[in-house]
Amino acid sequence: MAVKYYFIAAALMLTTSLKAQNPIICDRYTADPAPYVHGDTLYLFVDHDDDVTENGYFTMRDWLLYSTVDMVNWTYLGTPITPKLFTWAKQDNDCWASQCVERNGRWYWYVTATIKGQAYPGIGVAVANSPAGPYRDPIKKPLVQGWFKIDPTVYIDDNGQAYLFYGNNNLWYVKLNRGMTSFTGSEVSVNIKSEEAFGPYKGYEDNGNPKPNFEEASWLYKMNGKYYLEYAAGGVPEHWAYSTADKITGPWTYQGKVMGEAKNSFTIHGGSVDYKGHSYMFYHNGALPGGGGFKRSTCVEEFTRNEDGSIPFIQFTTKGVNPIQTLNPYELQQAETINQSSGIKCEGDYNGCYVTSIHASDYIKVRNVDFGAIGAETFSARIAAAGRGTMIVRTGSKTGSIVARVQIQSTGGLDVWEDISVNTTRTVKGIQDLYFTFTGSTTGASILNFDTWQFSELGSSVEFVGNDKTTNKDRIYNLYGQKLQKIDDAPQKSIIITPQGKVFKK
Ligand code: FUB
Repeated sequence: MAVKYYFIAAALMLTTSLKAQNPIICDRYTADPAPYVHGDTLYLFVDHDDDVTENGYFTMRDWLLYSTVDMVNWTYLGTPITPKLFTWAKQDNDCWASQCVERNGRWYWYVTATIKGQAYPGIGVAVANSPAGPYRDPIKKPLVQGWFKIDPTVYIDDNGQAYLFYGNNNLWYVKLNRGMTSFTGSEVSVNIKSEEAFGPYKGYEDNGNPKPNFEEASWLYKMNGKYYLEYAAGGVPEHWAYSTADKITGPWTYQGKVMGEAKNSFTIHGGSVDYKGHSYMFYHNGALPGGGGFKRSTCVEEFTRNEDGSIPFIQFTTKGVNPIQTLNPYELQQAETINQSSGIKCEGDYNGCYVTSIHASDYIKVRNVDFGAIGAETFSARIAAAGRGTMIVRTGSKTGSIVARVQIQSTGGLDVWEDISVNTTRTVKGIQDLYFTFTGSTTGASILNFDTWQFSELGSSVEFVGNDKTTNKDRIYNLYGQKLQKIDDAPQKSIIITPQGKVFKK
């Protein structure tokens, strides 16, 4: 944008430790996280800071989607929208803050973009039948447009009336129609100059006019009959604050600071959400290696609301949040379901995503994988490769003990997919963090593209195990119920587990 809303923050080089869970998305810079809970899944709609910053300013070319069911492993669901969808928008940049909500089975993704041929922004809406798309632009124009009209937040009230709030150094709202792609009446301006509503002034202009505390990034929701408006406050660097109201139209009452200034980023844009009995606060900082004010990264902290519903001050951590469920390695898992990673990139869209740009010394960590009491027997993966290398699956760390080793050979190209399967090199049991590590080329084309993986459980090929009721002794039966007197009688390639837990492998 021609007008810059911010002073430029200096970028610091930081590194993340393997133990750190924040930032939660590691394969690219992400900003302005907008979480949305639907069924069992938490979707995370984010903006995307480019790896290469142009003109020392935000360089943002698309919007991305991730999801989780356990709060520690995040699945890349593609890049559902680029400015190409919006004929009215500048095409190669300025994909700013957004929020997506579901209504009656349709997903409405409100985004900030620059109006084509102008320097000022507008807020458009993309609509799809599923969160990952495909999206379309039903109205082919921005819903609202004008200086400072950025950062949409949407809330559908209990009576079905939906509201769209937005604004930088201003706060406006419109009442959306049921179709969610138009509004009735005129835009209302909220008085952000009220200190009772939005907190103490952050200072005064040279001409003596006060500078309101409210900055941007409003995040609206209702809880126990009260409306909450979280927002970035205090100028730049921003902190996170909130106000509450008994009516969505106000008056708002300032409630205080929720988070301090984000590390290495002069913006903080986020939002809180309740999920599976926990409360989480999302935000961004500049903590990924090479990160900064224009290369931000999404983080999340857990917090507990006070009994009166107020939000406590939340400390930033690198530890992040705890897993709320385990991941089942005996079900097909997407390679792009990742806890932490280095070097790799995720690609794809609603037709399917995969991990690419894999080189020697890159890794993918998947956290809290439950192998159970019996353990794994085989490891299989769907891969495509143009050359040679190795995928080595380990537990505990990048150099931890090896569970499976897959020799990679060309499948005919990086788009020719093949299913491979190997026996595990040892029995892995219990809850483990898995690390996918690689050998092969350190530069150039990806060693492989990696789509899915799965383990089979030791004994899943057992014919039948039983206990001889007459003698109360372990006996082994085959699939057809025939009693086998000796292990030798079991068919080849059987895994035999007695009721006492003894394991025999043929
Ligand atoms: O991501 C671009 C802008 O930075 C957003 O619109 C603001 O909220 C700030 O995070």
